[in-house]
Amino acid sequence: MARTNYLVLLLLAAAVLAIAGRTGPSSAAAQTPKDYLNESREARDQRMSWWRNARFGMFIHWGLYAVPAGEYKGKRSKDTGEWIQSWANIPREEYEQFTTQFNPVKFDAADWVRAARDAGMQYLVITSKHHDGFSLFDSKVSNHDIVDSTPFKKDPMADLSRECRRQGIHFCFYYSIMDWHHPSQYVDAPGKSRTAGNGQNKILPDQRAAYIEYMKTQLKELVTQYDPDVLWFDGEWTDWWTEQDGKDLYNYVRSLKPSIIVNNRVGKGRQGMQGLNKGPGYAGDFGTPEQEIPATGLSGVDWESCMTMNDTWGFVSHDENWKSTQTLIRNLVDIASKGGNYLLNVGPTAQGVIPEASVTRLREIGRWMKVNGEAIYGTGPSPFKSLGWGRATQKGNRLYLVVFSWPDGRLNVPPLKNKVQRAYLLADPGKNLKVDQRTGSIAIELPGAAPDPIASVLALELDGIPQAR
Ligand code: FHN
Repeated sequence: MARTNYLVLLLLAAAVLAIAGRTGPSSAAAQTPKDYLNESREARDQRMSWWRNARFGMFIHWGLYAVPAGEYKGKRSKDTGEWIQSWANIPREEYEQFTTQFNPVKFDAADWVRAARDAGMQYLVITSKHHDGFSLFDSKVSNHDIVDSTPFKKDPMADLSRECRRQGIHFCFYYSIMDWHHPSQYVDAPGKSRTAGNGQNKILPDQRAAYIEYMKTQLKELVTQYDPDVLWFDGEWTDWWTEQDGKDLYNYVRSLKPSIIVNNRVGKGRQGMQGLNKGPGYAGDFGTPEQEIPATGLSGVDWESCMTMNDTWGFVSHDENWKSTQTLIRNLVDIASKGGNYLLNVGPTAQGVIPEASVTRLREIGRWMKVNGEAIYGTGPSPFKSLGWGRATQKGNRLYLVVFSWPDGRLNVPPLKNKVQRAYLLADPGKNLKVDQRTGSIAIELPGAAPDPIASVLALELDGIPQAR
């Protein structure tokens, strides 16, 4: 009897499983990820809107490389600080020693976020893991992270993401695809240790799939535990990473958080090291020119120029080659006048402090943005090909003229199809300026002294959307 019952039970169980298999999520649907690359123009515009309005963000390169800070065994590097494991040819085990010295006791998330916010920055992108493979967050799939392997033992990314939300800044992560610490990867270059860093590293073919799974697990940790609004990929140029890999990773990350924005370095969308955009068809939501401003911007695509304040991304104690605040503000204006975003970098020390030279510049930029930020936020590119005295941006019926070289008496503006209804300085909005438009071109009478020695902004209210003649 028992045997018959047993057989009946078995048959019943098999039937139930078969039905569940048919009526549950079909295995095909469950395994085919949604293709987010083909979203509608409206959906994409909606997703990108905060980022396009933001125009200005802080990049933060912070990690173990801040410990040597550009010097190793008495030798000073001319290379960027976060590449020390490569230029000093440091084997993995030796590089790991830096974890014992990485104890950022002076780290204060509120200070960092306030420095960004007060500079007028609307988002902050921080290195969750750079090429050296060290995770600046508490990762369950790696002990090579700040909680498990340093005296600090806390998770600064939890504080930073919370602080960004509290202060109204978009929190974003940088993540390197190339990973010099992961056992799947190695260096095969003359004179280089197999486990040092290197621009072109290799991957063990039988471990490539496992490494991609490792990345996806870490990315799931990053997205679900810290809720970033942008994932800024990098280290994608290696020959073992393909555009298809990028497309898959793009879809994976978007499946975790559909509203997230992803840069074009998730795949092969950048041109060489400059990050210029190869344009549509490549995975990623924006182009990433690096240390440069494309002469005429990148037309028809979203793009962001990322740049350092001195010559290094990661902290280097002897790099004092700081750009002036004038250069930084004029870069911001130039980029906005071409329709791009400016991601300006700081490299904090191993103690968790943003260098004073950076803080000073951020404060001075903030003073300028307080008066003139409306000529940057949410603006579109200049209607003019070029302007000898400065740049222009536009927003609705308003044209912003950003004057670098203050003229004597009158500002000559190229002709517009529009009628100028009012002109005034953002520094003195109550005072209308005299405008002469009789000859087609536009002459605006200016006060003797420029309100700002770096860049003074005039706002022109027009009878419609700005149109150059
Ligand atoms: O190799 C990195 C470099 O260290 C830095 O992170 C820059 C920032 O955009 N990205 C790579 C070089 O293109």
